[in-house]
Amino acid sequence: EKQGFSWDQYLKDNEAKAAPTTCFKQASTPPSNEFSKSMKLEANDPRNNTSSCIATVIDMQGPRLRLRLDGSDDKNDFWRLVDSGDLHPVGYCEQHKGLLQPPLGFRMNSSSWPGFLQRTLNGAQLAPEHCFKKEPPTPLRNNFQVGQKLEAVDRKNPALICPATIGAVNDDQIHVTFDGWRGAFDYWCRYDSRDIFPVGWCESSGHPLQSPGVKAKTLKMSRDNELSVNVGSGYSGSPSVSPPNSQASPLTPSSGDLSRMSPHE
Ligand code: MLZ
Repeated sequence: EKQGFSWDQYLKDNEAKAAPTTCFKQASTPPSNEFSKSMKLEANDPRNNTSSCIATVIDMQGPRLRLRLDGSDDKNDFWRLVDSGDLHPVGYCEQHKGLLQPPLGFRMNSSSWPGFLQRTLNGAQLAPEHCFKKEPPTPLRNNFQVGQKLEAVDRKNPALICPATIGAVNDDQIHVTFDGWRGAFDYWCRYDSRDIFPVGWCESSGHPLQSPGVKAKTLKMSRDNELSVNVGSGYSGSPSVSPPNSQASPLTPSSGDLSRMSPHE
């Protein structure tokens, strides 16, 4: 009945431990998502962090929002948690003596911004105050240890949250390495990044969790042994099933398409 990847067997098989929840800047209970698609709010422009812009909720997944800045194109969407400190109800910027800015790459002449702003907000559905949850506190220091498991946003495919391992620790930074993906998606981030979550976060928040990729070693062995299907995937043994919304699935033994191991996909 439980589809897809599950951590329990995977942690045992890999003799690995989950990073303690206290390492993360995440709420102990994931916040509830009270937004609806098409609601408008204020967000900082991720490409120009000093400007406050109007954003629209384009999609939602658990407590995460897919946002698009009004006046921008559909190629620069970004994801934020409902308890992100840089989301505010419409009106917040003005109340704090700021001016709402056009997004970087505003598709019209900048002289048309005031009119555009008025039109985009006219009759719009504005996200009410109760949707915005308090940002969780920042852990006092970097408590991560190499080898610990976590769930992390794939920054190249930011709709996806995937099983990962702490590959290295350096001062306030951690190296997030994605299990089974040969390094192409790995990144360094601060220990208090909002893109990393404790093991079990997806399950408890209602967000889909991707399955790990298949280790290069496992794949090569399967080729050498001329086995085409059902080669040990290294975890529970149940076939991995991607959630219906996934834009991408890791290579599964049954796919038989070795090209998908390409680290740049
Ligand atoms: N483009 C790839 C996405 C891989 C996601 C990996 N996440 C760590 C694919 O289509 O498989």
